[in-house]
Amino acid sequence: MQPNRYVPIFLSLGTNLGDREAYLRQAIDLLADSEGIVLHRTSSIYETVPVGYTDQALFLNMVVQGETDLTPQQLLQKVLEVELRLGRTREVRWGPRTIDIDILLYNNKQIKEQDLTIPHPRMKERAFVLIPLAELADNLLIPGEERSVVDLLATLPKEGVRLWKSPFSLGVGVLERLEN
Ligand code: GSY
Repeated sequence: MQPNRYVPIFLSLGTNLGDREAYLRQAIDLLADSEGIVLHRTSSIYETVPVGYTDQALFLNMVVQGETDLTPQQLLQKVLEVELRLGRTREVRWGPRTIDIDILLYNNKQIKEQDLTIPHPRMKERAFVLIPLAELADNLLIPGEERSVVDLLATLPKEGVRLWKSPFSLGVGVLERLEN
């Protein structure tokens, strides 16, 4: 059987509990250590006003770019494993979380399964996703949307999103694992 080829992926990370930066770092380390996932680049980290359920702490959000030879479902399982290892619980649907990892894009695929929709169904409404994504891939066309990340971003209010830290301040441990 042919091995799967590596395809580009973009993942969104969010956290608003405890030591938020540490959760981002640990999530990136665990993802980078996962078989079948290679991380290439991280966006800056943004501090963002909560969207949806608004009576909760500010989030840190960022996007990572990489490649995988996993299927979308296998990738979802890895992501869920990382969330579980970092203590993610799902008691309140839109509530506070140690880490939330969403698969934004998987190659140029459109997927609609019971537990997985790609492109992520709410990404185009979320400045906290599109602003860090635009840092990594501003002209990328969102499959099914046929509009680029910057075009989508132009339609959104952005005042709830402020730059918090540049990508290079994540730390040596993480950077050593990331390919340039
Ligand atoms: O879907 C991610 C979890 N989440 C977030 C988030 O990551 N950032 C902000 N600003 N608001 C959010 N609401 C939810 S739910």
